[in-house]
Amino acid sequence: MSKRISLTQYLIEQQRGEAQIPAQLRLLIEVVARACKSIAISVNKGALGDVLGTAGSENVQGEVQKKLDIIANEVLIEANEWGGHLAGMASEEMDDMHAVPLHYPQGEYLLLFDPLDGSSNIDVNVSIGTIFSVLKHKGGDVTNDSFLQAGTDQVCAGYCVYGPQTTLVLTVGRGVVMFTLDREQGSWVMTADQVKIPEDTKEFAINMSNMRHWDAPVKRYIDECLQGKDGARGKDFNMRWIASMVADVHRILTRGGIFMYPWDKREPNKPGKLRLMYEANPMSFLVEQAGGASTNGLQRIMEIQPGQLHERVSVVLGSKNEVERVTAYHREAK
Ligand code: AHM
Ligand code: MG
Repeated sequence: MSKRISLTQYLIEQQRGEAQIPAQLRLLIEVVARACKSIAISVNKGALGDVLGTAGSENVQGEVQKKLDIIANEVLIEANEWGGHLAGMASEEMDDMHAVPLHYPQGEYLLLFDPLDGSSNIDVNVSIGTIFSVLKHKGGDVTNDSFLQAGTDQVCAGYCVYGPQTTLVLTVGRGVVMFTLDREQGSWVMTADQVKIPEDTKEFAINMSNMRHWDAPVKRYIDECLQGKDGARGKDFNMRWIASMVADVHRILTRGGIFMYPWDKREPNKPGKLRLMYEANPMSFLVEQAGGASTNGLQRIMEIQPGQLHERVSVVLGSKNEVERVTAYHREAK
């Protein structure tokens, strides 16, 4: 890439060009990016900023909240509620949706986020991130039900990974672009355009410690990968598991691979661990826009009609041919 383009320039070009993204959406993305910059500063301070450790509370899913989960949630709400671009927000860390206070102008969009993904990695200085998804408010009073739209209705999705570099990854439905935070200038600079996930891969990501709890099709797929080049797949596979979905998906967008967090027998009545609205849908939108695929083992994730805000889902995403293989194994087992 010869000439560096800033996030602002990219968005203005999207507004003017074929995508014609509305001004409110451009503002929304700029505000989310600014909030991510502020979260990145807190993440970097670590122990010096008294941001590590638990906050002594639990979220709606019964998970212990870390201080940074709460800080990131507040930063995103405060940054977004006054700009006039939003009708409401929903977060993995809040029981119910957050309406824009009435003294601020109401906008057209709904913003959903996992403010701090990979919480178990905060205290050990491993990459974490923020994931977000944008829907259009379809009218009427804003309630939890307003957010229950399928992933195919998303108008924008992205994440920011706080790692060795701070990188913002974005789609407005016209491919995937990446911006790296230039800390000296304080600006987001485009560092990858037209991101493409290779269709084939020799790298899988799954928490192997859950193997004994998996369903047969997942076990079959991983067993075959582990057989190496003399086995069913005829090639050696490598494994990675960072336990931050943002970091695992970022690797897949960068060099390919398959990521799985499938349903397992530990919690037979839940469809999976990851959240449909805050994690699976935005990541699926990005992955599909980069030429990859994303299913729950049987169905395209973005076509699932959500029944509740904090719905969970089984996730298989990444390099297209591998995702299709895992999905075919599930369908055969039906
Ligand atoms: P979080 O949003 O509470 O951090 O949980 C989601 C994370 C994902 O980022 C990651 O893929 C997964 O949980 C790791 O789970 P596990 O610790 O079971 O391997
Ligand atoms: Mg998460």
